[in-house]
Amino acid sequence: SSAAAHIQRNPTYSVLNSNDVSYFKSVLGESSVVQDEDRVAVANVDWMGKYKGSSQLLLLPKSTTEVSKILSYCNSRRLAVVPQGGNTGLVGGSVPVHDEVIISLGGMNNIISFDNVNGILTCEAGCVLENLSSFVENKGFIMPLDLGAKGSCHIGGNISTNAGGLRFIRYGSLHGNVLGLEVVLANGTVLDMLTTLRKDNTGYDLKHLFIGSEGSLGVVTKVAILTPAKLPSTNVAFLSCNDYMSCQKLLLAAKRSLGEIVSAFEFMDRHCIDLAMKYLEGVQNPLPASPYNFYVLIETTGSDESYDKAKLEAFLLRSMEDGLVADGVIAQDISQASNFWRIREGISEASVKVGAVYKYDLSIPVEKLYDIVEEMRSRVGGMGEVLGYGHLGDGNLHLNILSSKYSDKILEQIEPFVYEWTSNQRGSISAEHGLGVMKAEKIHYSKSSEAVQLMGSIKKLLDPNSILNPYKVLPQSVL
Ligand code: FAD
Ligand code: 2HG
Ligand code: ZN
Repeated sequence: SSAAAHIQRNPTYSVLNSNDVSYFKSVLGESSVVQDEDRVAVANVDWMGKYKGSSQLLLLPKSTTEVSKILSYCNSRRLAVVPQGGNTGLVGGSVPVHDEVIISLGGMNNIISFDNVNGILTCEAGCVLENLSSFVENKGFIMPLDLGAKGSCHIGGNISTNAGGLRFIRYGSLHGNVLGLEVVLANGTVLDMLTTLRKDNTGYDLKHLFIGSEGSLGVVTKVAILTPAKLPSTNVAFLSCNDYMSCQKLLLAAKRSLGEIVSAFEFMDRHCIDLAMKYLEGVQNPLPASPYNFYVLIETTGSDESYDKAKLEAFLLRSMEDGLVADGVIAQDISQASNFWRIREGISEASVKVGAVYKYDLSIPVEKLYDIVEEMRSRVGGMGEVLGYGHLGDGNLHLNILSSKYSDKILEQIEPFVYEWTSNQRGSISAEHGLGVMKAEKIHYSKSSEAVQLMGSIKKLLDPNSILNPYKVLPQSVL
């Protein structure tokens, strides 16, 4: 069963019929209207296998015009839809809750243009992030974001979730890096905001409404994104710390003495390393001599190979002398560096192999960030294993609770405690994964009722029939 099985279907939505299917075939062509049970089944289930819908129809538009025709029809027929990118989302946002029509952007994967002087990429929303990375790297640029799901996630999905990821500490949010968007609204209107300007203060900056709104306000069809120059020297260090306080101090020390070249600062506790070693094929523990409580991955990216390396080595030496770092190693070649990254990026993948996983993605002040992991460990006791890891440099904790199967008894120990605790710290209950269906009813832990009311008004203005990604993002009470 689905983790969203308790949600009632909204009876005001129509039920798909054969006329609908005929209409879609007339617009998209036979092969882009998928009713094959096996193919639809794949699109009904999320990456964790935790959220499952019962849609009968998967649509594969190839152009903005086709997306517009689909939405305009669904809006007039009151057929609910769910936009789907790479289906790697972790909050059940990318799959139907009931019988919503799935609109996959996978067929819209063309690169439109690349501005070599300013490093601006314009492409369709269904481009896979890793393909875009390779494309811009060949031209001497990099994507401003990187994440473990890069091989499957789409840029449109990244924008719709406002994905953070591993380069956020250096290049910041997609709210800064996305320069323009083309979006199709619920009634089929094509909203052209596809500028490539760095500066443009003409009226309200509407594109920001669609960055992070998880397909609830429109379907993103095209994207213009700023890509930073690729710098020649990258170094990666894998370090261990005996306690969390040392990780914190190490972060501050890295900001002070590695400053402008830091491009990632990630942390993992001992349980993450154990899990990675158990479930990820071909990875090696870079610091096998002894088990440590915490591990930190620091990446630097800069323009001077010998200077950057010397700087990182001196930093490592000093941190060991000061007792912040227990042990550490700097990658000597690309394969060692990718092994370090594989461990960090592979934790998610390893976490779903145990059976059941409860994932929380929290923004918490760094001083308090590990307290919740320890409290959770004592609450859950022998019922599950608790992992703490994440983007320490951004104050973003990933709290994962693993168990052999889903059970109400574990969930009662976790929720609402985790949300209340985070709210009391004025943290965020979703730092980067969004709310999806998992946390639509939990938004008040991080947002005031006035803010949520206004979000409801915006939703009603843009999608009056509420056909776009129902049951997600906002609580039913404001719709
Ligand atoms: P999907 O999962 O298909 O969709 C996500 C949401 O966006 C859904 O609500 C969907 O309806 C909507 N959507 C998708 N495409 C469109 C569109 N074109 N228009 C409108 N709405 C759309 N997230 C991070 O922030 N940082 C990480 O480091 C990170 N690492 C991850 C690692 C792994 C291994 C996995 C599995 C996930 C990770 N994630 C991370 C979660 C993250 O949200 C996604 O990986 C990614 O941003 C989603 O892209 P997608 O194309 O798969 O979108
Ligand atoms: C990461 O940083 C992702 O690895 C996924 O955001 C986190 O699976 C998770 O909980
Ligand atoms: Zn993350």
